[in-house]
Amino acid sequence: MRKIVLYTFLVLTIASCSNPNKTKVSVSSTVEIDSDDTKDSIIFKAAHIVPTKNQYEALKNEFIAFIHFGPNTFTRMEWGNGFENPEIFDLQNLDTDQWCKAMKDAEMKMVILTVKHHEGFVLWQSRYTKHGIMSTGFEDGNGDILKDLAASCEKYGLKLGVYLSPADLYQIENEEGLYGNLSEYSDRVIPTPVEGRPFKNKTTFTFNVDDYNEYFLNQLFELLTEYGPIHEVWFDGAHPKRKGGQEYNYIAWKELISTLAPEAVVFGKQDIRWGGNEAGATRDTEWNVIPYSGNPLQMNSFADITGEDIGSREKLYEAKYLHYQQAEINTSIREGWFYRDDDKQKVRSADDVFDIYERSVGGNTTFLLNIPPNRDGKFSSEDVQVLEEVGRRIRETYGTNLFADASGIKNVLDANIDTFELLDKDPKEIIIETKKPVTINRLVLQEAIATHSERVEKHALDAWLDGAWKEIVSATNIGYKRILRFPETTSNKFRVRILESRLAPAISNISAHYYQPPPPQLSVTRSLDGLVSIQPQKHEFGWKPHGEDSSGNINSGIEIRYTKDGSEPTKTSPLFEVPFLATGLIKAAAFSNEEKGSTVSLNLGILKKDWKIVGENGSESDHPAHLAIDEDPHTHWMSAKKNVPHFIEIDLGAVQTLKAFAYTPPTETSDGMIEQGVFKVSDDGKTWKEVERFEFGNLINDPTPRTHYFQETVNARFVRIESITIAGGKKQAAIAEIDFLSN
Ligand code: FUL
Repeated sequence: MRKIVLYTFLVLTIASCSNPNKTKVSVSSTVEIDSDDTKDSIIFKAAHIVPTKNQYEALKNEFIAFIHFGPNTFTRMEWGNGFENPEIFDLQNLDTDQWCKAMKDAEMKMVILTVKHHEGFVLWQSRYTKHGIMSTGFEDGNGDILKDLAASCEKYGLKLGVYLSPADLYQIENEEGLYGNLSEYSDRVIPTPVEGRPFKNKTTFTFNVDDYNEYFLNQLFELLTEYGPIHEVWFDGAHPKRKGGQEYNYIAWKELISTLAPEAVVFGKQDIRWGGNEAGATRDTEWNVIPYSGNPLQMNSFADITGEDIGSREKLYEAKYLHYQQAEINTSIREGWFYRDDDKQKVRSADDVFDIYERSVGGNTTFLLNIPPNRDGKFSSEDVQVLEEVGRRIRETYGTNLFADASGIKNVLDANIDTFELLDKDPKEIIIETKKPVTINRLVLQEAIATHSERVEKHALDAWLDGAWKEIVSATNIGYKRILRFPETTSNKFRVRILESRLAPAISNISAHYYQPPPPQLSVTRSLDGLVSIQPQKHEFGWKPHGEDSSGNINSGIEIRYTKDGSEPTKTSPLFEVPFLATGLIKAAAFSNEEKGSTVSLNLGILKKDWKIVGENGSESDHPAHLAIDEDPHTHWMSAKKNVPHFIEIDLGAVQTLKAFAYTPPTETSDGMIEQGVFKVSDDGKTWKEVERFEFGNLINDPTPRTHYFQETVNARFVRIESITIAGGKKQAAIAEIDFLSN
């Protein structure tokens, strides 16, 4: 028999129907590939990789919350710098019950709080630093945000997780700072005793570490022993700055976490990987059994996995190890991770959030949505409304199973994911008949991954229509959960066909649903001539009020209405019929009878028709400077490869009044993101005067448009944007679009 080296979190042993050796095979979350493994035996091994118990529980959470809160909430920055005076965290009120109620209403199951973001400020009463909540006026320095949140979580039945940033700018920048201080490695006892503040938990550890790792382990010890059970520990891979060759002794962190928080999964390490973007984008095929070139259970650092194909058979053939590692799809409900303001910072619509929910939860991943509290210690009302609406849609759509009384295979229709049907004979299909015809546009499928791994590679849904089977939709893998979305279909007989799989798949659940789509979301665009158009957003799933796809056809039952004065569009607002000239704030919504779709708002900058590029320090030939002002965010200027400063100079055609400028970074490349820069103006295009410096954090992971408001209105005809630093230390500057706002 082939030797199968298993790293057992041994879950159970099953007899595999397709095992070429007809032996019993142990399932495990990690397995080594042997030198004599063949393609077939690699796939056989892959088909027995299952999540650990903690990973499986984490998948079942499905929809979870992120809370970014800290000094950035008050400075309105995306990334702090470590030099912040703690007093700027001027929190007067805190309402963690309000957060938890809103999350609960949204059907979320866990919340992860940034107890320390990159600037190093701590939100709990740590014994090991004064750089945090203890040095603010909040509750006279005695407040503890994690403690309040833990109590609210208990009250509302939510699990709790912590985000502890390994990058720590306070410890980097401060003279006494521990990060990268080149201290020696020696045996250190964790927790380090602190006089007058004993721990109730008497566990101790001895690790051979340096000062910063000791500090980090001490903080983990506090977080994991003094706030109730912690279910996820989130390690961000981002590094605004590094120092002293600092390394992280993750193997020690892991031992501490698994001892003190045995139910926790670890993000950014062996348990959970980043989905690869911060925009809520999902892969069409998200495999959680993935190849590794080293043993992930012994690895200290994990690289980001961002490619499109990460777990196809071809990828698995290259593996040295196969490992179960699920993805989290993370994004923020607001532009940016931290709260800035209620009027300028956009909030995602319920349509967007629900769409990401269906793609991520229904795409074999977990959806981690950030809701940043405001400076009053609450979620803003717009965010709360979106959460409530998303929760309502989840309950209305997925709370009713239209196959509830259907006949077919009991184990897949019994709404119990612990029972399953092993499809080990051909044809691999499941037929479901309902008592009466049902109209559906969503199908949920699940595999019994805890015992039989993820095996389905391709599947299709058919409906019995006019006396024959008709294919309605097809997709690739299933794994923990796949939500199929398709035009509404009415029948009393459906068939799921498994078209390709790794061994015999075990299907644990199939349920059918109907989603009542609201009027479509809109998008506002403007041509270089200044003509504004408003149209339904192009979606794979357009608005299908009567079964037909009417997206793009504004005469088929919807009305688009808009305002130019900042007010909410109503049924009596002007009707959009033909493109019109406009600058400033446009708000628009689609109406269908009495129903209103979500409002889109866009602050259109001053017209670019008469703008000219009058200076630059060189461009790549296929990315000339005029692409920065062509009203097309999909094209960009890329400067020549030189050191900073890079610059671009624009003649606005006439003196203009400028309140802010918006920088759209390119999305096709992560090169050239202008992190820090300076804005200059001139009367003649020759002599330049500095107006203000600007700074945008986290551009590489989150390349969304950023707006810099000037402290005072600027009047200018010639403007110059000059780079100071480029994200990731790159050598070029890039601009997809520059806009100037005059209101
Ligand atoms: C990123 C960070 O740099 C952002 O600030 C945010 O915390 C996000 C979740 O991860 O890498």
